[in-house]
Amino acid sequence: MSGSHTNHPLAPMRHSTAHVMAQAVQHLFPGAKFAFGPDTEDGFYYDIELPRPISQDDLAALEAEMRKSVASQSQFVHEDWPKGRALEWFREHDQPFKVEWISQLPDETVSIYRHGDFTDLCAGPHVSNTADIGAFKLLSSGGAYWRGDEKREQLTRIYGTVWNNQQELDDYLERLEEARRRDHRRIGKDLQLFMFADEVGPGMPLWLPKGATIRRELERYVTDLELRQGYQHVSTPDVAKVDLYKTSGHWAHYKDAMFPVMKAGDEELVLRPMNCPHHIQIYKFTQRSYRDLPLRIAEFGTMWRYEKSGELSGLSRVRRMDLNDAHIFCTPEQILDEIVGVVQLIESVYDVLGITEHWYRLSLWDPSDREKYVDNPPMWEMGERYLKEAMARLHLEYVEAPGEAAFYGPKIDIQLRDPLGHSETISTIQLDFHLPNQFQLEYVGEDSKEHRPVMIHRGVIGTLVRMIAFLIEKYAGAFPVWLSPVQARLIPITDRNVDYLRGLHERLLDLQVRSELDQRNEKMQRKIAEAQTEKVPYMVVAGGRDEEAGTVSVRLRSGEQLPPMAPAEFVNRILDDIRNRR
Ligand code: TSB
Ligand code: ZN
Repeated sequence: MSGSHTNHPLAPMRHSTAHVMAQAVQHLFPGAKFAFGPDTEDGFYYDIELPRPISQDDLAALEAEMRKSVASQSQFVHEDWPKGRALEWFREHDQPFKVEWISQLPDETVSIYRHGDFTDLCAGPHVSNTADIGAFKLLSSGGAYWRGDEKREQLTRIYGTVWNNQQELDDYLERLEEARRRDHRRIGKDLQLFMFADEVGPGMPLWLPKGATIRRELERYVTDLELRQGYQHVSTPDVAKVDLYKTSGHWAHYKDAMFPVMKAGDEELVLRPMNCPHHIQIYKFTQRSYRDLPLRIAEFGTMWRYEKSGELSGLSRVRRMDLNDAHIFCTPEQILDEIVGVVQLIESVYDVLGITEHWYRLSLWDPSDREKYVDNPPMWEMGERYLKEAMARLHLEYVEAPGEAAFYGPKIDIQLRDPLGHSETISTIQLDFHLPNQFQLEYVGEDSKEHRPVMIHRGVIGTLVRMIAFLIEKYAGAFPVWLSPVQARLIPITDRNVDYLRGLHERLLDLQVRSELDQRNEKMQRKIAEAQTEKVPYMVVAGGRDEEAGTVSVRLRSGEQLPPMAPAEFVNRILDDIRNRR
């Protein structure tokens, strides 16, 4: 049931350490029932049903017990057992999760790994001996459900990490600390950007005024850019009749990620998991001719996905999201130019956002997965050829990832790295011959005959949630001026200087600069300190001397103090930052 999950070079050692941890749990928590223990992107975990809750002290005790196992130099031994014997063994040892898993395996033999007094169902591979395990640490524990299913047993997930040596472990722990400082969930709370409410439900963020400002700025920026590039923005409802998704194929291939159907009178409605079928309806509004193509229909479209609760994570993975979506309807001859255009659009937006360390992933289907993917091999091969040709034309390197395609077609995904170096998909370009068929789309060609268009699905900044989560961590909350919720905080040194700054404040507001005049009865130092913690890019301070000289004293959030300048000069400076998105 377990076995190496990543293809990281350290995967066998990580996974072996998970076994050693499970052995320690078996010693210190008699009666523990083991579920699932894979390696992860930088360590491992094991889901276990424990006889009692676990504390930080327990983690230290487990580590000590694990050291004994390493010192004992136990061999990892691989054996294939007949299914019946395995079932009997795990039943005798009171391991119901293993028993359940084995019973569902199709094979007649099951792979077993043993070391010391610990035996596990496992596909391996492992290091050969516990002595081969490097420097490790148990990091934390949390809750999880058996098979990720909220209706099943609640388990304890114990996380750990392991590296070749102490230096590597220390470096990793330092990166982890930095990632915690930048964690968007924490910064989002400290800077009052967004919240979640139990009463609303998991995975459904509520934007506070400051977060809503960032969202609005991004949306405006990208919408204006797209309008300039020939996209047409529409607005469509985030529900539809369930039949729409039966036609599209979502119902057959994507149902697990959809909210359940709502029955209202005679209608069966469902929250949409994607915007494509709605945009297809807009395509069909009128007869289209080759002269209308490429037709680029765009929307910040609201989507709902019933992500498993264990997979929800702050703003990065939610259940209700707005995607910077567009569907390009075009002829086969236009595919390459359109893809090239989208990649250029993405690169130009990344430039503005200061995103540099991204990489391209060619996400392909998995021919053996008939449930997830439309069964049409020639279609997949054709899609793949187009995408590879586009990448060649762009001179871009990419990594192929089988099993990562959309159900309707292959994708070019643009992967961004978070502070721990993990990558996630933000932007995506997807080539689709399937939905045009399902909906019988047509255009009248130059030959006056009907032809079938192709669809390109694309997101430039992806979902606002995931992009903003990424940006919060990238900037550690110190957004560039154009995205900052408060762009200038005006701070009078005494009450007598309030009126002097009010003129500047009003002027800034008129120019749509997000200025705040801090008139509170507090010390100036305190006001500056607060603006600094709030990561306000400009603090504009003025006292009697500034008033006499007709200047203001401008301070940056880095602590840098600019030479005194006239208020008009400050206005120019901040407008320049905003307009050029510096
Ligand atoms: C691009 N139909 C296409 C669209 O036209 C589509 O929906 N593609 S998608 O399924 O890949 O989703 C687009 C992007 O949304 C992903 O690349 C990812 O960045 C983002 N996304 C997907 N699921 C979530 C989620 N649960 N929370 C936040 N963002 C998500
Ligand atoms: Zn789509």
